Amino acid sequence: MLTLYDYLPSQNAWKVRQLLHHLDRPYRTVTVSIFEGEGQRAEFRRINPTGTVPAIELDDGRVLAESNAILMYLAGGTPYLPDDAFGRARVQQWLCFEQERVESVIGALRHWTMTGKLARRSAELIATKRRAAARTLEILENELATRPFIAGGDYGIADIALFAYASRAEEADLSLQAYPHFRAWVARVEAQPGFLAKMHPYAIDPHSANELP
Ligand SMILES: N[C@@H](CCC(=O)N[C@@H](CS)C(=O)NCC(=O)O)C(=O)O
Repeated sequence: MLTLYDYLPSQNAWKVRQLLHHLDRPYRTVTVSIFEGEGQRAEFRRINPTGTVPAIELDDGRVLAESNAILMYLAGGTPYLPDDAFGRARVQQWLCFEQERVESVIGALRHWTMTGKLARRSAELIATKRRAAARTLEILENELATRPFIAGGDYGIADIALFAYASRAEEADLSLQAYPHFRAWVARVEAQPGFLAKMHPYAIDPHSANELP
C-alpha cells in the first residue's frame, strides 16, 4: 500500500490527500512533525532530501517528493490529467505557476499570519509578498474569466494544486472581493464530487509557532 508522509496543516499535503480521495486509492499515513524538526532527520531526508512533506513511498520502495510531481505521477491515466502531450504541458504550466506565485507567496504569508510569525518578518518582505500575491490573484482572475478550470474545460490536478493555497488567501488577510471569477472557480472546485473539505489549521499543532529548522 502507498505511504503518504504527511503533516495535517500542510496544504501541499492536502493536494495529495485530495487526489488520493478522488481516486479512492487506499494509503497509510506517516506523520512528520515538521516544526519539531522531524523532517530534517537523516531518516526522513533519505525519503525527501529537502526534508519537506508531502512525499510518498510505493510498495516497491521507490520514493517521490514535491507535491506537484506526486500529483502528476498519481494522476497519470486518470481523468485528472489529460493524456495528450500538449494538455499535460498546459497542466505543467500551471503547476509551475503555483509553485512560483501561489505557494511561495500566498502560502508563505498564510503560514506567517496563522502562526504568529508575521510580526517577526520585515515590513519590506511582507510588502513584497503582498504585492506579488495581488499580482497572482489578478492573473488568476483574468484567466478564470475565460474558462471554467485553469488548464481548460475540465477539472484536474492543476486546479487541485492552485486551490490548496490560493483559495485560502483570506487566511493571509488578502481580500478576494475584487476577484469574482476567481471566487466562482473556488466554488466550482468545492462542488466537485469527492471534494475534500477537511483542512487543518496550524493551531492543532502546539509546535507550529516555532520557526522551521
Ligand atoms: N515545493 C514543495 C514544498 C513543500 C513544503 O515546503 N512543505 C512544508 C509543509 S507545507 C514543509 O514540509 N516544511 C518543512 C520545512 O521546510 O522544513 C512541495 O510542493 O511539496
